[in-house]
Amino acid sequence: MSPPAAIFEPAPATINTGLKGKVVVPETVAPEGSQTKLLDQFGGKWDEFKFAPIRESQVSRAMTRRYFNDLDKYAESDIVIIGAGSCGLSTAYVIAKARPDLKIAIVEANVSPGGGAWLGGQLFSAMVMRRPAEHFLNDLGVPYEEDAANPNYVVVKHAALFTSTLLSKVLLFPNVKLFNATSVEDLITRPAESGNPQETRIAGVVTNWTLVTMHHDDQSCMDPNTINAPLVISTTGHDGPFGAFSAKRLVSMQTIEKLGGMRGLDMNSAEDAIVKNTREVAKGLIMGGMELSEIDGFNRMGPTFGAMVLSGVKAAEEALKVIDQRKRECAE
Ligand code: AHZ
Repeated sequence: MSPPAAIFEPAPATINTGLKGKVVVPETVAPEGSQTKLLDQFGGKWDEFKFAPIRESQVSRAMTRRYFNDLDKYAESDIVIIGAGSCGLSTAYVIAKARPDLKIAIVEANVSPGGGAWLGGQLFSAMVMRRPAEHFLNDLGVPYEEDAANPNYVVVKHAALFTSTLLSKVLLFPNVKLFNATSVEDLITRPAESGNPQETRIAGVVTNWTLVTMHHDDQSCMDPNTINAPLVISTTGHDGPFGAFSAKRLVSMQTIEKLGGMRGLDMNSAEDAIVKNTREVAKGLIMGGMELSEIDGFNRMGPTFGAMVLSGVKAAEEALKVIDQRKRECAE
């Protein structure tokens, strides 16, 4: 069977940014017969070529005005997703597509979003996804290869094709803002009436530039910023320099007793366990992706990514339940 052709939804002609002006979305696919449009436009005319003039401050203002407008707009978000790896981006994609009314902030510590999904195992290019994760690829419009001899998995020719498509779709949603190069340093919490730390509610995130986060030990106090949200989704991956952030913080603030600790590699048990156990691990905090393996003591799966995208789908489903429940409670 041949792989499905990539399907791209028509992008809206204009997106409301809350700032003056409109966003022009150019054609993404060149219409038939115009493959040389750019060459026709520029080719052979480099002698008279010149950029439109600009003053440096216009560039500064074009960036800072938008960024500070976003900081203002997303200071109260409906959902904050911590980590823009394969699970965080999949979660954002499903929620933003289903609910354009929700404001979703994604906070990613790295300059480059995508986490561990730019390559397959041992830095090889191809990305393997076990069925039924191909449904996610179909929805996204990412082509894949099927192998008649091995019908249980599909292969995307380059992990970067998957990640760049997912990232570009997420960034096009008008209700999503990605704050990259920004770390979540702490969680905002509200005490339970019972005083029981296990019932502490998460009410948002505490952020800082990642470069600042990395230098708290050798610079004087550099206080953070905050984003309030009734729901936080943590997808910070397994333990590492930045990984398993919320899992570790839940232990240090005594909301959970201890970490289960990620176990050795077992693809079969690991992928099912991660998807099935994607859930609200503390009030107001859903956890998905490999971070869960640290809380629950699941195996790792290594270079197969179906669990990350379907954990994103489950996290999205759980998120919409929590958000709608909170709305009902607030209305009562
Ligand atoms: O930079 C991190 C990465 O992009 C980001 N992150 C971690 N801590 C953060 C913090 N604030 C903001 N405090 C933070 N961002 O979270 C992202 C996690 O992406 P990931 O690809 O590591 O996790 P995932 O759960 O989406 O996918 C994991 C895929 C697997 S499985 C596996 C194995 O079995 O060995 N290894 C990987 C990478």
